[in-house]
Amino acid sequence: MDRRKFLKVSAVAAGVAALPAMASAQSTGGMFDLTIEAVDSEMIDGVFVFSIMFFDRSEEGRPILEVTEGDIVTINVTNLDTRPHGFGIPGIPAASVASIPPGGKATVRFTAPIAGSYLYIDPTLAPLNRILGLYGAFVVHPKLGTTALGSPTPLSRATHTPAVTALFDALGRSRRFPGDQWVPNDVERDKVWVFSQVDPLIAARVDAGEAVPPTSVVPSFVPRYFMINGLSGYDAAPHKVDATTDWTKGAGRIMPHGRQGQPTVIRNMNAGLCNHSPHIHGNHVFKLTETLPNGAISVATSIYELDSWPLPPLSRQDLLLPFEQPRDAPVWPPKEEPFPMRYVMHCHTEMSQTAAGGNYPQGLVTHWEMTAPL
Ligand SMILES: [Cu+2]
Repeated sequence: MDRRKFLKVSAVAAGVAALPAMASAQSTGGMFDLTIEAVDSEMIDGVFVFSIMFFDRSEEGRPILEVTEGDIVTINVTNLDTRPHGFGIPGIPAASVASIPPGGKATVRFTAPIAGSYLYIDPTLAPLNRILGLYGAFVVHPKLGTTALGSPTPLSRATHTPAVTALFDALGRSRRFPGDQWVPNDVERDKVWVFSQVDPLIAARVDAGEAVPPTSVVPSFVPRYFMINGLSGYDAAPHKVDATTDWTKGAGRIMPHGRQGQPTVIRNMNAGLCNHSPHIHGNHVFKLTETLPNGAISVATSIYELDSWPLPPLSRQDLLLPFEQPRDAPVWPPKEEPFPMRYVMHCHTEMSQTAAGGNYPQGLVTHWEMTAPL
């Protein structure tokens, strides 16, 4: 379902915009036009919460910016809010603007760094503006991502470790991972999970014009909605998949979907304040990257198979979901369970599990599905 966002303050404030959450904006020239706008954003329970978000008027919803390593990237940011804002990408120091006044414009121009997953945010009044909704994914694809054996990877060859090379060389070439290698430039094999949380009370105070002190945010933060790409609970996966499913945006960019032997990269990023603990069923994931304290990307020198992985605020971690035969399936292909086989991913952090009661009505949850055996 597409949640609605009503623009509060902007050049088109008289109109009502119905925008789905998070679309993908892939620009060959690395040129993006973002606006910063205040909106009332509809939560999964129908409640509207004041938010401030980045939009791309040429796309729908909060954009995922995708570029290739070495691209000259230009991001124009127009502040259509009534408050000053800034722009930054932790790990890319050149991509930052300290302050953009209300109604003002700024441009950042930089060379896309090594491949990996980054977050663009408003770093001002940290963490306040970020938790009001000013964040998005910035994905850098490699210029040369293949291993020496020619196996595609989502990471620049110059940063490959022996462990990463061995894993991607094993896909489709080994007894454990029969099927395909990883496929680059295919949104069905490349998922984005940007985690965030919404505290409606802090949002309402900002909306009422109160100058909420940034230092008061962490001690008073009570998140009620836990989101992936701006969607929570039932909304965070497409529930009817067919030829018309759009895998480039909304829930389609979240839910891993494929047959056995179609390994999929999942880019995990935490734009919020909560320490998330995502946990997945069916397969383990392989952690490819970590984030250093200065925001730079660290490629794993040992690759661990994980069932759950801590994701602190502002951490970005790229994972590989192998789409291998689930280890708990004693008979393969299964004779009694029908395809697609669906497996949940949910956050083990207690307040996400229990927001508005059990079964994750407002929690951080999605699932992945295996449509067929090899
Ligand atoms: Cu579980």
